[in-house]
Amino acid sequence: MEETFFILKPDAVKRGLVGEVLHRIERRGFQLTRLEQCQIERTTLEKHYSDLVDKPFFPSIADFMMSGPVIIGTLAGVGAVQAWRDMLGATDPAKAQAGTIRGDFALGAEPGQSLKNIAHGSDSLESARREISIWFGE
Ligand code: DAT
Ligand code: MG
Repeated sequence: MEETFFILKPDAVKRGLVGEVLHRIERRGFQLTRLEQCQIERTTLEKHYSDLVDKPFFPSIADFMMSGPVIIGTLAGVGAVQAWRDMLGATDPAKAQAGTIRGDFALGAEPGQSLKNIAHGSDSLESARREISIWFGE
């Protein structure tokens, strides 16, 4: 059984899509193993996105991710890491296939702004372990 980490980003919370996304997680047969609402702190976000901190668009990501409450959690199931990434779809919502979470609910970004793509998912088992330890201190 694999476990992966997710964030329902501020756009999902503001647009009332939390229930919809959690429903998709449960319907797929994943178990919700942790679930918490929080306001992201900059130091945590910088650890989480350590590979993006030096990118020119990082300030816009930080503004967006700290613009309101988020839901953080973990889900478990067979092949959970890749299955959750597949459910999310492409990073850029404009390129995400219909049927994926980003393809169904997210919109294109304004130039110079962060992509607002509803949810995060760890991109590998190693990232999942790392992110669970960052966000839940385990
Ligand atoms: P993913 O979230 O699909 O793993 P990522 O790790 O490359 O994608 O980037 C993290 C987040 O940063 C992404 O969900 C949205 C934002 N982002 C990535 N690339 C961007 C870009 N070129 N311009 C604006 N925001 C971007
Ligand atoms: Mg990523």
